[in-house]
Amino acid sequence: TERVNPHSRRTVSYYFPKGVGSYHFGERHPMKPHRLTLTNSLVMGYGLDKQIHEIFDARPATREELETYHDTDYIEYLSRVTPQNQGTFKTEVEAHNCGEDCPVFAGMYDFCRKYAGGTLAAARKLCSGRTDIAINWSGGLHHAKRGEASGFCYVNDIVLGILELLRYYPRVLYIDIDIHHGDGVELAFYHTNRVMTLSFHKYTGDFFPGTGKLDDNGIGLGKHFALNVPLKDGIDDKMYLELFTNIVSEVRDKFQPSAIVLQCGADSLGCDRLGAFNLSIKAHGDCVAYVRAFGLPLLVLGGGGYTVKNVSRCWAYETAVLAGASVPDALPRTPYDAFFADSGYTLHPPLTGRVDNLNTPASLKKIVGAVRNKLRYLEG
Ligand code: ZLM
Ligand code: CA
Ligand code: ZN
Repeated sequence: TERVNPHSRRTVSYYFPKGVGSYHFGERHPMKPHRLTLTNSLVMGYGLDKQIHEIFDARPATREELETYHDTDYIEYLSRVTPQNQGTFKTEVEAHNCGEDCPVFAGMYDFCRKYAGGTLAAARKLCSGRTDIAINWSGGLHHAKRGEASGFCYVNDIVLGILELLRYYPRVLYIDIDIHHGDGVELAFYHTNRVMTLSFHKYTGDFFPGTGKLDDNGIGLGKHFALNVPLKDGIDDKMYLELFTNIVSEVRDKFQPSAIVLQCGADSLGCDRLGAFNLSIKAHGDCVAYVRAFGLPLLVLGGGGYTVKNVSRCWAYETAVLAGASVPDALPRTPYDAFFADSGYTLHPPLTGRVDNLNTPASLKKIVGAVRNKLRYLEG
């Protein structure tokens, strides 16, 4: 690997909580923590560990840390319920929304403590000023609520990370490019003007989680500090990048964040098992590069992504982008080679064109116009 531009070098810290890739949500469940192991093996295989300032394990989050956002009774439940005893917790299982999407699986609480611990350590490193960029691909679980699990997410590490950043940074911008609406993060900060939430997502009314329409804006002091970009199936690289750069640059100018949190859900890629967009890995990475170029303290997290071979390609590529390194298209040899035979072991397989693009220049123009109007409230 080679450095692209030594002048754009920023200190990058990478968090990979030990063992986080070895949990199983259950047979046929779309969420596969193994994608984190694949990602890490590509990152190491490309030698990116030599381009990154430091690689960290992270201590698991403590109960007290989780309770800075979550309800005590919910954390108590998460820490006690197991696949074997869940029958005796029937009321709680239902009250906290466990079930098909969020099954009770072996080691579930340890899994939560690990990914949240990674995000907290990353946020603390950013507060210390000893890193410019901190990455935790195991984090980004944006649907979890204060007292309940939702959409494969049990503990909201993003909210915990932002709360940590707010101890030091006056204003935090949250950007979410997962194909699903970042509802849990929006809800947590719906009443505050210190966090601006911006989610790009598929919105049809029945696509999960069903929230995130254009005119949801925030409440009270938080009014005008929640932004939503609802999209239709099949959006392509060109349209997405134009929309993303237009909106994100205006938000940066008007909100003037002191730090940024970027959720990089890879289910917005073409060919995702649950997704319906048409983005290439290159375009997804261009969004990351665009945010990196602002030069602000940056917390980068994972999220969704259900075609695991592409999720790991995407996040390995984005690790290179963040490190300011270039990586060859030929994938390195890893113990997981078999996953990548589909495209002759390359980093950038063709992913686009499987779904018709239902977005039009007119529908996007309407969105940009509406977002611009909302941002006018932030002036003065
Ligand atoms: N049923 N198994 C994105 C979270 C998306 C809610 C419809 C459950 C699935 C899905 C689970 C093996 C992020 C909904 C779905 C079936 C009610 C969703 C278990 C297949 C399976 O085969 C499956 C038995 C499962 C779940 C599909 N669930 C697809 N889409 C969404 C949640 C999370 O990417 O944003 C961040 C990590 N749930 O649509 C139902 C309404 C439950
Ligand atoms: Ca999103
Ligand atoms: Zn998603």
